[in-house]
Amino acid sequence: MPAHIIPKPQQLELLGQPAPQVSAKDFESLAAQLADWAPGAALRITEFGSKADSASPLPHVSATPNKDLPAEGYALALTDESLTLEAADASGALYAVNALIQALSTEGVEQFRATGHPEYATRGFMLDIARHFFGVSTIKRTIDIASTYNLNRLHLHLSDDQGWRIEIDGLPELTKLASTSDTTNGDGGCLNFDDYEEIQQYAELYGMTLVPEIDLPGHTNALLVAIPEISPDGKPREHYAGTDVGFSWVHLTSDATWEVLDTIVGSLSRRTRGEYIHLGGDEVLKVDRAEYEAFMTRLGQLAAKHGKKLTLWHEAAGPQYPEGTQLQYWTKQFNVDNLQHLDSTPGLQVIASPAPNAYLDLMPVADFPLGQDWAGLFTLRDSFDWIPAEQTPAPAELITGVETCLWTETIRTEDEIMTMLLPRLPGVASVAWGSDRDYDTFVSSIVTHSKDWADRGYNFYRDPEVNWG
Ligand code: TNX
Repeated sequence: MPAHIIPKPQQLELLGQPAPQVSAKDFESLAAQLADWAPGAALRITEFGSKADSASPLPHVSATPNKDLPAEGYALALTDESLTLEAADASGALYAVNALIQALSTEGVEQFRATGHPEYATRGFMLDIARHFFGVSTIKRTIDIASTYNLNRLHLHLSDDQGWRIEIDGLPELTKLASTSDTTNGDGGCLNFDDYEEIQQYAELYGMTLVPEIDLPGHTNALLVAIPEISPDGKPREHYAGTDVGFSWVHLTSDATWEVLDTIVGSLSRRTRGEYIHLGGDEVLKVDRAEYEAFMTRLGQLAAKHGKKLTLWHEAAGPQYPEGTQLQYWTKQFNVDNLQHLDSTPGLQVIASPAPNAYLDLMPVADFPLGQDWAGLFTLRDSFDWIPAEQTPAPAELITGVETCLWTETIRTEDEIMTMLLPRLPGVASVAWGSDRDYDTFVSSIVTHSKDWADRGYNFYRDPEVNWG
């Protein structure tokens, strides 16, 4: 049997002979050799190894850093005589461990040699905790899944019309007044500083950088509920529990607005270790374009003042932004022309999140009980079989990342999150990694992995196109 590894490594050589049994002692040895330079990998292999039996150890087990490998890359070999793991860095080691665990979970697996490295430097998963709130334990479980499929960015959508979900230094009214509702008249919730730090540490352990998003200047009804002084007309706002978009925005130029934004961006920047923060920019439908661009330009300066680089939704393309700004492309329905001319910002990057191929909230079949269908349906094949440069109307050489997004207007529980993530997140993760597009092999790997999902109690969508065995 070939090893059912997702994302499939660029080279996977099968050696024809059955793989040897790897014993509890071998896993211990691997973990000990990983502990000081790849702690997440060590933990993950320890968890897996604790279920192994005490067969006799292999003659040779090694785990070593190898700086000659490409960033986040790994080389892994399991033969009669030895288990060897080499990796460029801690992330590469984690991905080697993911590959090893997946290979050893494949019944009757052969001896093999695998080498892999990511095609895209940024491989993201976005979770919307604004439309419905999800707390630390659920977010950690999504990190478990995303990091198992070698994603390295956790983008949290922390604010929207329906709720504000993150504590901010100096603005207690935000969480007190604007976090208590959601899209279906539930109680909402928010992350306090400790929660945020706990998520950030857990993400880092498993190779993921946290990118917080405050959506501006639109998608801001909840912000205005808490701080009506910065609404365009100065009038108070009510909690909003619908799913319309484009109806809210902050006063674009007032001193009050920029003082509040300075406080928010400052607080979040200080508490975020990654170099990027996301400041939105999407679906601002009723604001004059020149005023919007002036606002977005000023946001870029604000992020730079607080020492962060910016990620923005692609509608913001046009003005000049600080070096290294990322534009996240999500739909051909809005303002794509500016994406063809991006030379005004040096070092500008594009993250590909095209709907439907990266949109986990879209339905896998018509009339699915969860999700939306505004960009069509999103099947398992759609998640796996696409090319970022073809689906993204921007110069191919600027695309440095692929991110898959789960919006939660219709998603209320952790089980529902899992149903939308599995099995399609592994499909997008394969594209981000640059695996070959051998769909049949991918599907048989998915079937193998689904046994582990079931063991862990993850709900997943039993796509009728797949023979689940
Ligand atoms: C568009 S994606 C949005 C979100 C919605 C999503 C639903 C993006 C930048 N904006 O506000 O939740 O569609 O699929």
